[in-house]
Amino acid sequence: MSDATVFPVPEELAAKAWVDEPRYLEMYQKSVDNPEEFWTEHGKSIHWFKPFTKVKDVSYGPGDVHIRWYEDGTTNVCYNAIDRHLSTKKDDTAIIWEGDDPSEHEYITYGQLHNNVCRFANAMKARGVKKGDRVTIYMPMIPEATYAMLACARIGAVHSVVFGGFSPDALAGRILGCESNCLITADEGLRGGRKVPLKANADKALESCPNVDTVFVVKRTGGDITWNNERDVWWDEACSNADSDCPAEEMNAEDPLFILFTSGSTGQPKGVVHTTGGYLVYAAMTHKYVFDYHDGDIYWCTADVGWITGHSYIVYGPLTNGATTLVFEGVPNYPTASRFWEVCDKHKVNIFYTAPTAIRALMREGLAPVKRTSRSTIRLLGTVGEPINPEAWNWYHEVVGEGRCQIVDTWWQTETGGILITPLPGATPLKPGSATRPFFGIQPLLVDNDGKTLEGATEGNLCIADSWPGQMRTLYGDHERFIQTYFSTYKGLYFTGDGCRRDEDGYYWITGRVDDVINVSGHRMGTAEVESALVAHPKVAESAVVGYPHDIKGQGIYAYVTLNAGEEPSDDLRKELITWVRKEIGPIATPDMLQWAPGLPKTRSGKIMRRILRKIAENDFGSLGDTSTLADPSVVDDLIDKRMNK
Ligand code: 6R9
Repeated sequence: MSDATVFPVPEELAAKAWVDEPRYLEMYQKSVDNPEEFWTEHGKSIHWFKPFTKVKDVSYGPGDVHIRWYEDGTTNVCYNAIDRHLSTKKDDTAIIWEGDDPSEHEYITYGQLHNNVCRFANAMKARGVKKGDRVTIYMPMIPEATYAMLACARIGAVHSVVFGGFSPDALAGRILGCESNCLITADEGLRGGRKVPLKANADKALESCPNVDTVFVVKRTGGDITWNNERDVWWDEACSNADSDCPAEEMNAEDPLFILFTSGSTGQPKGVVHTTGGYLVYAAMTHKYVFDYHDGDIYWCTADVGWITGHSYIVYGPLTNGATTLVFEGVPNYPTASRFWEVCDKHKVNIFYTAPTAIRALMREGLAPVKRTSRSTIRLLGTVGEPINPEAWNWYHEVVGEGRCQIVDTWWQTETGGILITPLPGATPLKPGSATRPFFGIQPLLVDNDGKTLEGATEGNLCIADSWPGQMRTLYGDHERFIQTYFSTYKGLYFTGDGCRRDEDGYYWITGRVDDVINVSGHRMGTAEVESALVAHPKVAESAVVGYPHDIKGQGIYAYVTLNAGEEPSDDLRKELITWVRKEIGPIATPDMLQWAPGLPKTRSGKIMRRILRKIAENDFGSLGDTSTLADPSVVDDLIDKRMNK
């Protein structure tokens, strides 16, 4: 598929959408020529207790890096997501919950949402949780997960949602990493018909987190769990004893709203901090324009609230716009590969947003599971999380959308808070595989490795000049690492960690990470995290982990392992190590390939040459590049010789 394939915007769509192409170009120009004016206007789209008078105060260094938006305004995210709609939408559906089992679903109106959130907010207060406290949420995709987030926002507590697929160790690290003293979980989760022992995992994690004094537990399955009377509280009991009146705390625009841990290229996961006012303005605005959301639309984002996509585009963006947002507990292929489309038909979904990995997995199941559903209500299809290959894009467009639906391939990151590069449905001619053009206010730049800005059609490291309201503000407890990671490589720019190509039409094509982060099924994994899990095993001396192309997952995890002297490689040990990593981090970190490496290719200064390991993992032995700086070039031949599944 060449760049030449362009899908124009259907005229009737352009006429109905919030913006058509001329309007996009005009608004975009204004947003970069006069950001203060542009963001003043759009900042007013949310409710403020005390209106802001300052719009933007940003410095990307050198030296001090600070990012502040609407800094003298006060607001409350939960008030914007719920209370503001009560006069007109009290009986409208805010959340459609679809259970793992197709027989279970629930409709929650804005009125009910308000009641549920207020009660739980009071239940937290009764246990001493207050403004500024960090609360960890480790839950399945049930309505209570969204209530918990919104209740934190209501009382000014800072939530840190940890994906329910993470292990006890990973959970403990994240609880300690943001010093939280309250945990919200469920007895068990339910995914694809299988139970996930959340409370048991939490109990294990809490053995190393003595400061957690309250654990709220939602009863989801009724499975057997152990109980600590001092510490554990049933969600239902706590809420039934709580008042339904809970005024929303007046928060400063720059008060933290949440922390979300994400993998970096080195060391432990980073606690990305997002604040209140700017984040909300940006999440709501992107949700409105990117999905061309109109009142009454049924909107479904299939992400998990454990990821940024769930925060911005299941909870905060849609609810702030008064949308009906679908929360799905299950997985794409349970009970069958028709599930996504059956849910679309059942709940008359108009806007559907998922990840390329899910599309590729469903594509493999053939046409029948799609064709036996109607999908006639779907108007718009979105993707996020990783580059979408043109084959998957075309299948999504032709088979799922029957050529009728625009596709929005949205590029963004945990750090960016909301979508930065994306088509707008009524405004952007599409090219399969390209995230197309920048959203309002976003100025992408491509720079070479020396930091020189590249012009025209070219390829380079993707940076963003200037700020936008949804940008992260710091890393929790480590502002220095924040500056180092994002603002030191290229002076005066935010560095995304992605490589990117720009074509002659100014369209952006993300090529993937240029750092040591791998993208497995749209989930970020630091190679350093997998390596440290491996070397924690008593038989492992050293390991190096790289990504390699994987048909379904986008990238798979390829681990090279050097055993301690005296240890013998065996298939049993390979299995043991793979299970070990799964247990240490969680199923998403499971190595797909594990190769024994008697030695790793290192420079004379002892630095592992990952470039070479990547090539071997990719089965690309012809272009290993310069190996002259290797301390012992023979290790490379040995690794090639024993390349798995060569
Ligand atoms: C929202 C989210 C961020 C990384 C990002 C990039 C990759 C996300 C993409 C995409 C190509 C897209 N990524 N969307 N690559 N096209 N449409 O995924 O956040 O989990 O922090 O991951 O994902 O590499 O840098 P996060």
